[in-house]
Amino acid sequence: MKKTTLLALPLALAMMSATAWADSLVRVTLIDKTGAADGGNLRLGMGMNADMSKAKMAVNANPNHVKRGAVRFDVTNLASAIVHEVIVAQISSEDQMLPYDESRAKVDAEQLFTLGSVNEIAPNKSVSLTLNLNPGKYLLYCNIAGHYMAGMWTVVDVQ
Ligand SMILES: [Cu+2]
Repeated sequence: MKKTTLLALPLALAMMSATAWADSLVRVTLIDKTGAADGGNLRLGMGMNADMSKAKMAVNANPNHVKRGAVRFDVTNLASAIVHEVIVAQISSEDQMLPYDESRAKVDAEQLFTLGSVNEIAPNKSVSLTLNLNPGKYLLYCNIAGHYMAGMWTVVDVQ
C-alpha cells in the first residue's frame, strides 16, 4: 500500500505539470467549409486586404491576445475530411504580405521566422504545442498546398 502511494505521487505531479505548465492557453480550431480543397483561385492571404468572409478554410485562435511567456496552443482540427497543420511564425506586422511560392501554392516558409509547428493533424484530432513567446505578433497558418490563400491563417498578439 505504502509502495503504491510513493510510486503514484511522482506520476500525479508529472501529469499536473504537463497541464499546468503554460502561462497562457490559446484554443486553436481549424475549419473548412467545403470539405474539399477547392480554394485554388482565392487570394485571401495576410496583408492583401481580402474579404475574409469568402474564406473556405480558417484558423481561429481564442483568445488572440495573450501575455508573454509559455503559451500553449491546443489545436483541434474540426474539418470533416481534410488533414491540416499549424505553423507558428513571428511577423513584424499583420499588414505585410508573405513570401509566396505560386507554383507550389504555399507560403515560402524558409523566408519566415518559424518557431514551431504541428503537422498532419487528422480530422477530429487535437495536438498541443507550447512555445515560449516574447511580445510580438505571431502568425498561425496552414501550409498545405492552397490552404493559406483559402484563408487558413490568423494572428495572435503577445504582450
Ligand atoms: Cu489546412
